[in-house]
Amino acid sequence: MLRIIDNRADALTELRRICDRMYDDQTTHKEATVQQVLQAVKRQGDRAVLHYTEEFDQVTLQPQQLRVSGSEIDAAYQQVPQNLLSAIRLACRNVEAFHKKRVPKSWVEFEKNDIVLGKRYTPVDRAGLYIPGGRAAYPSTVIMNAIPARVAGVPRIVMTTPPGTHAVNPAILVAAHEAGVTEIYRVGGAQAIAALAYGTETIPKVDVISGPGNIYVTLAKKLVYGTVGIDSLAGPSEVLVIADETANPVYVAADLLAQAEHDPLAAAILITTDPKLAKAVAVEVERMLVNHPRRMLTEKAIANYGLVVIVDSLDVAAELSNEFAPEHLELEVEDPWALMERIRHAGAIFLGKSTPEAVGDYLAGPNHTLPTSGAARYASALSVETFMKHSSIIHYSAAALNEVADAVIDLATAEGLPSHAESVKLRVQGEAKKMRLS
Ligand code: HSO
Ligand code: ZN
Repeated sequence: MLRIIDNRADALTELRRICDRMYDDQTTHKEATVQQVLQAVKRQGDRAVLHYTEEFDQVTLQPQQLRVSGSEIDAAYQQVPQNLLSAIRLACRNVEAFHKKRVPKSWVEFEKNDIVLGKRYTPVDRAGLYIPGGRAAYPSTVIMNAIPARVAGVPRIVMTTPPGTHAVNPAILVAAHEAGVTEIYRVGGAQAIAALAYGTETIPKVDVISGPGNIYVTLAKKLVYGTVGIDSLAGPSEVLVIADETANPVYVAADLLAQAEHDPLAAAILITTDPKLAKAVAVEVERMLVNHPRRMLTEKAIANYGLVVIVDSLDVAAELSNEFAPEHLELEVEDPWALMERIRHAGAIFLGKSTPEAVGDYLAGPNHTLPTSGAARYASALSVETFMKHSSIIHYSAAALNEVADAVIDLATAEGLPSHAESVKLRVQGEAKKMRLS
């Protein structure tokens, strides 16, 4: 079922088709629905949020039930087994340690002539995290979004997650508490993004929204961008494995399925120099699918967006991978460090046979929120900077201003902006006058 291609032109066509899978012919229609939801929440606040929760999630709530209470969080701790709690805590520690390594630091530099220039970093006041429900309700996603916000120093970290028909998944609540989320609201979909972007009577307006979601959530994030900041437009997850004859086909097959099992739209691609490995991996994937607990959706992903490409050299493999710019790239080759030199675009690179993507998904430390659908060409993983911004710092002494005054005045005159010129002239003349008087 896993298709095998061995010519470059077909491979490129297929890779492009897979890369573009996020938007379909229904997208415009969906965008119109999302637009309606956004407008309603903007105008009617909680009332619209509750209305859409009833319509889309089939859950009826009162406004006071929107916020998850402290006692629900306490109860969640009772339901989460000790080993899972320990794993959540290990993940939090590793993710925190990694993100602390590169907290952007404010800086100022003293230039000659009493000029001071610099950048001052500050966190946003409020971060909004969207955590999907249903089959994509992952505690690890809570950790990967909340920890960078906490490390950035964001004082209010607001989380929303769909209500579902039952209580919120206890592991999600525990992960949120461990990772520093300050408040949680039971709301999902475009209505959650609208509430975070515009604020309602109950849900606070935030400055940045991060976190993955389905196509409605993603379209909503795209539409509210500008009113708030967003982390990125996350598409369905993808992995690209480059393997040579030294790779273990069982490991490669398992890693392809680890991606495919996320979503029927997930993509799992192998590029290999070894035709025998290609065959072996395809056979192994079939075998592993037989008793797979998520067989239906995993099989769909493999059938639609699974692909094996046979190439002549690792150079060609790297070139095709750069064309695709994968979210996750695994290098299961004899010398992964040498091959990495040829990689230009990838959200995260996993080197060597003992580094399955899953270790990075959960607890290695780097963020698992990564650019998808070719965005690795220009974007990077979610980071502390997602929740920070910087102010430029500029100070000139009178002498320093004097030195550049003519240039500023000339530029302002050329732009036809006399008050700009005047604001400098006045100061320079004022200083000259003061000097004459003294
Ligand atoms: N592979 C997903 C993240 C994830 N995996 C969460 C398991 N849980 C996108 O990077
Ligand atoms: Zn994963």
